[in-house]
Amino acid sequence: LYSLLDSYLKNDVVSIQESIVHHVEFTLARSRYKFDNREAYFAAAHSLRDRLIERWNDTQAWLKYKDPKRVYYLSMEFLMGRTFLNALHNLGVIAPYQEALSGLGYEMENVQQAERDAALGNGGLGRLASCFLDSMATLNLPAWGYGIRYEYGMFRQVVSEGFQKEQPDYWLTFGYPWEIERPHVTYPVKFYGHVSVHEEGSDGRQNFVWNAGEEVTAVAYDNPIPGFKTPTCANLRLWAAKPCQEFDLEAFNTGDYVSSIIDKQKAETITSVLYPDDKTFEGKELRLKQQHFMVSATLQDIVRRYKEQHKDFDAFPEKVAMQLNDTHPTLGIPELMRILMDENRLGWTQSWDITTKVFSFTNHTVLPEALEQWPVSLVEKLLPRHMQIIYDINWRFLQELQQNHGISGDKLGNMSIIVDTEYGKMVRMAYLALVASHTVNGVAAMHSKLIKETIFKDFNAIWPEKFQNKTNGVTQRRWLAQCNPPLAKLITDTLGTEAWVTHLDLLQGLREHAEDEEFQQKWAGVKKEAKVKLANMIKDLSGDEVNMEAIFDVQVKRIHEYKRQFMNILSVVLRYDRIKSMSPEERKDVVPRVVIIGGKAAPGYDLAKRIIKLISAVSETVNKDSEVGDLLKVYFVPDYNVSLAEVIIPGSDLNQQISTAGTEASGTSNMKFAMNGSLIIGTMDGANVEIAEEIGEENMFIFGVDAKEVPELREQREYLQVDPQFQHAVNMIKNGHFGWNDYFNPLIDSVTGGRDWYLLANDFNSYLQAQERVDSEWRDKKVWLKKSILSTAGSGKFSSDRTIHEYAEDIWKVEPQPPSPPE
Ligand code: 26V
Repeated sequence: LYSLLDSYLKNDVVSIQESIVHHVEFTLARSRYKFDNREAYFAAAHSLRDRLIERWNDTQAWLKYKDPKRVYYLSMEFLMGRTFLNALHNLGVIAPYQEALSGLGYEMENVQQAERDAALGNGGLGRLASCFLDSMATLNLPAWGYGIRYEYGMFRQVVSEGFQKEQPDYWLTFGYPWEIERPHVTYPVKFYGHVSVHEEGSDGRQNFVWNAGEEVTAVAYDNPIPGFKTPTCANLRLWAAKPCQEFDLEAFNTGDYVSSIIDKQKAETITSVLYPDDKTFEGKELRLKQQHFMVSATLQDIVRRYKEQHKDFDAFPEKVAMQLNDTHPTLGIPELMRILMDENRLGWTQSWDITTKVFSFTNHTVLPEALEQWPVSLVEKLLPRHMQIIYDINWRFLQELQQNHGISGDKLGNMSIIVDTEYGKMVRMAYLALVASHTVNGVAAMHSKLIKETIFKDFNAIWPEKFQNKTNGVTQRRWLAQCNPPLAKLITDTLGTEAWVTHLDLLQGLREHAEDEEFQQKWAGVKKEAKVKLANMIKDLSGDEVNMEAIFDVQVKRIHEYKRQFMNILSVVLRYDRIKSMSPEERKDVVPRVVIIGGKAAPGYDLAKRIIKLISAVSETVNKDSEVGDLLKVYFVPDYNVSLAEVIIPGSDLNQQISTAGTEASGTSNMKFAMNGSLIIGTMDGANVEIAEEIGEENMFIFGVDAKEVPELREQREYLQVDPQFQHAVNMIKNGHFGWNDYFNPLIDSVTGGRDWYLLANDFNSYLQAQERVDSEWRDKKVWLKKSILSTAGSGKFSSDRTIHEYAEDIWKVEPQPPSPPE
């Protein structure tokens, strides 16, 4: 059964070539003598997939045999990006595959480029879930991810004449070689209908029966997640909706056969498309359907797996932990209660005891507009039984507040899961998640503190022990080893070990070389290589050859007011104006910059779309100004995604993490940039605070007010003196210097006249000063290189391995289960 040590598939070059050619002929049904890069990619992917499946089978058999406590990561988003290079690296077979492909006449680089990103996520939250899977597999944890197999991922952003256009991302066109369809792993998922009550048995127990009005089938697709040089292969199980067979037989007997088929097809729309809005909560029925679909299929699957090996539910909390990635999967709570009570005949007390022992919940934002609140009327219509259960949970919770905590009146109302608003009664999903979870965590020290003081203050007062911090991390496999091989090699050579790939703290060992000139030269060489790649990307996109001596200054992230891309571009406007007003002699002292900005705006986020247009307008004016020449260039990179990040991050010298203090829960690109030796210009927000602790404030460009000053400054906004340089930059835009002036009015209005919720004007001067420091330190190459080295050296804490280790120990109580062959 366990082929772990003695794999059936061999990884010598010839065996790999045989398997690739085999797949060209028999999987793709193409001629083995003639196939293009894409076919080479698919064939090589299938060859690798075979090797992944072998490990997957062994791991899952091992776990079934050991039956340890398992953890399930429930998320509506997984932003996986490409898989090919990651799988090669984690399996330790890059070299033989490279050789095998090259022997067949294909270049690895071209083959890799043929893969499309799996972009089943919006941004930070979805990418975090993917980094976590990599770490869970690498740490040999008995872990699975659960989510949705959207047919359309994150939209493709096209920028035409500076305006964002959204195009559908039908990423499955040529098939997805990494997934394993499980046609037999299916569950019915019900919606609508009504609940009937039956009195049953001598104890008079009420028996609730949900007669659903609609039923769809969830089909499992498994995505193997290999650990780095570990035998473990974890699983990401994604659900697709299919029409169900049996339900609704009468519909087919009404005579309109064709209409009935078409009706059934509607089931599939549930998993059609990822919602691309990560800003404001919108109570869309289809989104609620997606959430219930995901958690219902997942919980049925988890309960089935448990029941295969256990006769009752007593051991359930010792065998199952479930992490809710934000409130999006919170309906899993009433769904588990329903399964236990209505389908397995457990009483309320026992069901609640089990439920509260298995769930834990992560909050990812304090911005009130993103917090989910579903109308009671909608939940009642779509999930009538769940709504009853939520009411029951709330009733018992409010009883407890009164009886055990002496809470009454307004305070009681403030803590209620159900709240009456001007739009009717709403379910506050974060409160439901909090009440039913044994632990709630924030994603950086500062954010975890903030949630206790703001959105969850009343809950912290009664349950302080529920609150934890788990500072985010990223996987150094993808974000250093795979995306920056020259730097990885230099690190390995310098430390004399590759162990940092699983023990990132070892990067500390680079500190002692930070001032070594020879090492600095090597470091500079490696950075140059990465900059060339980024420069080539810019060349492809604009036709421009950028100045390699310039600071490559990058801000890449979703476009949001709180992330302040507008402030960045205002400072670019000032820089441009300053260069214009200089004499040729003075211009000789200007430090050249290439400003690179990328990110998607939610399709309905008007101001964010105007910010993109503004960046494009400034870019157009600046880049064609011959007086400015090489001293300043501005590029908006369209369709920023995981694969582009893998080029942009290593190639940057400077990165911008400039959110208003107290708004960015953590940030994770800051960690990726630091690992790759890019210096941070940023505020004391989110994980920047901890990054400063690790790499030293003196090695970053910190500016702006502290989070604790923000509430009062907001109060005083109307009366504050506006910084004259801020006003000047705003005026240039207003006066049409970059064209399109009326179009930018709403943007300008949002930061002037006493508005400016995100305090751009207030932080502007401090930001400009930080930018001055950037320029002056760039002039001294040794100083800059030292800081760059110290950035990487200090980033050890920000491995998702560390984060996942903490979750496993402090929240999930799960242990590594490295598969091993039988005695
Ligand atoms: C919010 C919403 C709200 C309405 C419906 C759809 C939807 C989808 C996604 C989101 C996500 C908002 C929260 C989020 O992405 N937070 C980010 O999480 C990162 C990982 O913890 C963190 O680094 C970022 O600072 C934080 O903004």
